[in-house]
Amino acid sequence: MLVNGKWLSKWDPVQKKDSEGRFIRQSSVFTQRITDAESAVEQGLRLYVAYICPWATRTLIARSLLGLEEIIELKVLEPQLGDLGWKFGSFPGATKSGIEGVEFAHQLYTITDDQYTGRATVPILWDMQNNKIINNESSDILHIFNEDLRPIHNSDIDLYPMELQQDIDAFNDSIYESVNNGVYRAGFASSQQAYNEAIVSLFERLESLELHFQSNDYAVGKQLTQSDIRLFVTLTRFDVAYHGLFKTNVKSISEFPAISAYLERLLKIEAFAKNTRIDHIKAGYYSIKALNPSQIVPQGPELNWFKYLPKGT
Ligand SMILES: N[C@@H](CCC(=O)N[C@@H](CS)C(=O)NCC(=O)O)C(=O)O
Repeated sequence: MLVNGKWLSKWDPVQKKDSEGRFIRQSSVFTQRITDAESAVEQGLRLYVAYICPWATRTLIARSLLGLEEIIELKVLEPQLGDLGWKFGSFPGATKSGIEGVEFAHQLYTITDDQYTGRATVPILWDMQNNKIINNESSDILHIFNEDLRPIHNSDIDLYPMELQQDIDAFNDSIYESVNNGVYRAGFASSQQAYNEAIVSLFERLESLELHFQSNDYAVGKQLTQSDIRLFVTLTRFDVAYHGLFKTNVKSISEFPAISAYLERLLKIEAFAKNTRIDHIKAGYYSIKALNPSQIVPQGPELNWFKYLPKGT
């Protein structure tokens, strides 16, 4: 992480914890919204992501669904978190930064604020003209793409329709601590008690989602919304990485028939399938030295739904 604009060499991917060993996630610092869509697009918008990252993948899926691929440039970091954090490079599917001399994500933070203190996380929405971060919080970037850039894309898809907003917010809250962040709370717990707490709320919520999807096609209402994106990115990583590395092994997602059917429904939509890179997910999670010192990447699992993904990923 960065402290007053300097990269700390003793860097720990396991974030803060409380006195009981519970994982605490840092809040994002850059939270600007876009008020003038046309001039923002004219100035140039770029999205920095890593395909391993569920939060970044939220924004990737929204970018594809809303027809923003031609409008928002994409740059991709390598999946492994090294001693210098996220790096641009040559892993298949990764890219260069697009900025002379920038090889690591943390440099984007210090270009924006040379005194920045905090973690250098992805996703990052970047202002290409002024060379600075607009926003580094995926929940905000979902709103920026869907609502703030609506004058540009005019998409038929509305991921946050007025009449469902309260239900979407409630659903999102109901899966954030237990599921989206719940897997990290289990994986990065540093006490048995903290792990147990995380596992109980994770699997209680998954059991209730299983019931929900027995009679509902979508997370909220009868249409695709941002809640589906938020749930999807955790579900696709679950059996591939969390089940082993984060010890979320009470059950796998493939043992929840209704959730699995829901996952397959979403994977039939191109924007969901094309932004799911199993190679990045496996290489990335299993590179977390604090949890997997040997950094060995497992062979399996071979899952039924991989057939929906583009070949070679
Ligand atoms: N609240 C942020 C979280 C982003 C986040 O934690 N990203 C992780 C990757 S999945 C990251 O960049 N971690 C690097 C670090 O913590 O130093 C969001 O939703 O955008």
